[in-house]
Amino acid sequence: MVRRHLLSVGMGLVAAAFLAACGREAPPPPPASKAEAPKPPPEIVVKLGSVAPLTGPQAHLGKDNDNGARLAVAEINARGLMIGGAKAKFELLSEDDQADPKTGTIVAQKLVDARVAGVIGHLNSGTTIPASKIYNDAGIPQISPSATNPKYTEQGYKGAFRVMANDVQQGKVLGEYAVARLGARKIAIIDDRTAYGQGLADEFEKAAKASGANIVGREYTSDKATDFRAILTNVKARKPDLVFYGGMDAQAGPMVAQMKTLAVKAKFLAGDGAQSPEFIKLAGPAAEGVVASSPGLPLDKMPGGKGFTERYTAKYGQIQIYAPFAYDAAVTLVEAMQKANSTEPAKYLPELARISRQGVTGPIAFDGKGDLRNGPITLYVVKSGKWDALETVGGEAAAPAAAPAAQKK
Ligand code: ABU
Repeated sequence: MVRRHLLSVGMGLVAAAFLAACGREAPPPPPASKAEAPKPPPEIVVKLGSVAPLTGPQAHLGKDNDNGARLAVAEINARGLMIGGAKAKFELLSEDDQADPKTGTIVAQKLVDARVAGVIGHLNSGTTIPASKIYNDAGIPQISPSATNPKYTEQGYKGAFRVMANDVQQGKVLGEYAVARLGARKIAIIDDRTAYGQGLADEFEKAAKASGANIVGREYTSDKATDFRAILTNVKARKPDLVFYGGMDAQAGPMVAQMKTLAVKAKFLAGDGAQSPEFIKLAGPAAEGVVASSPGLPLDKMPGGKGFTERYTAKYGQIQIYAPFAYDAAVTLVEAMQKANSTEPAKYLPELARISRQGVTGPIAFDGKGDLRNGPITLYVVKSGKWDALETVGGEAAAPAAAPAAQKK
């Protein structure tokens, strides 16, 4: 192109000299920009899947995840990334798995058929684990923003990652906290029989027993139930000083409200699935004093928490739990593509496995299984109708310990 330009300039000069010799003026050369307008780079569309329950009792959490990923994609597209010599336009394909393991595999296959380059999801361990086989068979990398059951990354799938601590870590923190900080000696455990709820309850039970507590009863419900009076009546008869619940906010909220109605005089402790603004709404005044853990730092302590909160809430409203993690999952996938200069899963997967970056939620790097390295876990208490951070265990920015507020009965 440069040679052609020089040639045309040269020919112009020869013509001008010839015309000057003839006593005539040469016409002005055409403007260079019109003659040599650079071609725009080619564009490629890169599809990413986002999967969560977008309907049903966990829809508020599913939309939170989906919006986190959607914000990341909008911001990445606004930056206009070049990958492999082409302008990459990212498109988010959102699927609703209804928190149902079978639906999870159906929508996973749908995303594979749509040839997505990566998946942000699923939200629940119960859907993430069966879906991960489908993505693995298709060679598609997957980052769950929120599935915490350890089995997800224990299957040996090279493309399975998560951006938060798992439930072996969370269960241990909760079990030890129940005994050492909440003074629990007689504990009743309830779980929702999902991969998450049951798995976390099992890990909690091990840690609480190891710390010296007695488990005085274990009851079961489901992730669709709303009436817990029968199992709470059984729990009450065992006179526990603490009830641990493994499950989500849609059940934990009404359960705590019903404990108050039935005068169950026990503290209530739960994991991340209950640590949402929605829980407080559902539990009402009975939420006061409830303690729950959640992997990650408190939002206002996350390195990018303030900016993320402003940008997210301006577009989508209140953050529930996992939106910043879904945002980080999406950005991490794309950053691995940039490093590999390719959106092909087989080419960018090695970059994803060895990525080391600062996310909104904190440092993101994976261990050999695909778990987040050194993921922190924070404990919170409901105080004056809001979740208040108590202390953070692990991670790079562990906060100092603080005593929890007394629980209301
Ligand atoms: N981590 C709690 C909610 C998601 C799940 O693991 O099922």
